[in-house]
Amino acid sequence: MTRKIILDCDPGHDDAVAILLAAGNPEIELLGVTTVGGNQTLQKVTYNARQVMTVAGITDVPLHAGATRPLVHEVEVAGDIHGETGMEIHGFELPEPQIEVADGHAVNYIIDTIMSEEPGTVTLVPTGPLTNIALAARLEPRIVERVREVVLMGGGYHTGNWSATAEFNIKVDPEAAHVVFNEPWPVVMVGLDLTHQALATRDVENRFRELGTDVGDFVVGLFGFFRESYREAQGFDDPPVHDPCTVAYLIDPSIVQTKKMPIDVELRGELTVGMTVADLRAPAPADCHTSAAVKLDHGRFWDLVVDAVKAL
Ligand code: PIR
Ligand code: CA
Repeated sequence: MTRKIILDCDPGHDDAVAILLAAGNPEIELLGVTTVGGNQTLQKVTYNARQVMTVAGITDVPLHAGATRPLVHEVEVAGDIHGETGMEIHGFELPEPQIEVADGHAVNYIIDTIMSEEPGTVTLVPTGPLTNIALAARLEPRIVERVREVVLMGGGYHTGNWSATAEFNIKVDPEAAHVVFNEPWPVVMVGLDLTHQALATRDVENRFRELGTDVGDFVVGLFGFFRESYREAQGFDDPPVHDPCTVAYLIDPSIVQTKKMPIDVELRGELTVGMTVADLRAPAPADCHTSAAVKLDHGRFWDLVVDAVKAL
């Protein structure tokens, strides 16, 4: 049985890789791609999504644009990591997008898709701020029990990257994250604890170079810029490629180990706004609907991504 997903993203170097993995892996049925303002403005990340889909030849998947700004906070973008365009790249010429943006707001698309597919079959995969997902849950509360699960990149239980305690996707729209973590649907938090293990080492980069394909060269170009900005902004030797870890978990949960734990989002802390507060005390209560990703199988994760890119 393939897994039907909607990928809600803000490309973004690692969002781009998540799109490639979802489109290129046979276990995943990519129903649609939606965009949200995050790494850059909505306009820029939507343009980037069109470019990614064009490079990868993804012509049969609808693309819808969503929220331009967080629910309460002002817009805050990650230009230091993703560049002025949101997806700056080294040594690869990005094409003029051939993919058009479909009519209708992403939030309506998400609701209509979940309500028209069989209950329990659609998985939401947010890899940007959670604005669209929170708006969808408020506009049509019945989606909460129809969704199979929400597998999101965001948060973390031991470190932040946008403050000492908060991760970017949660920090820029904490109110939306609060909605998503507090609805009773199953939520899997693929946070920094996990994604900082998904490093694009030089060896990994070479595997994409050796493919000798356009899409492979595109990934090498993404990693080139990402490596440099991650070194300058956060002192990493190799960049962590966060977002495709969500898709990898859905393809093969043995690659991404998870642990059940209550998780909530801090909205009013002095030093902790946007922190995902996880209760690590065992055992988790019986009604616990949240879990966190803890350990990545690095080799098998990259095998999946290489195979998907090869297949595109
Ligand atoms: C990555 C991101 C934002 C800021 C930094 N410093 C690094 C983006 C990625 O696209 C990912 O979804 C998430 N937000 C990681 O924080
Ligand atoms: Ca992202």
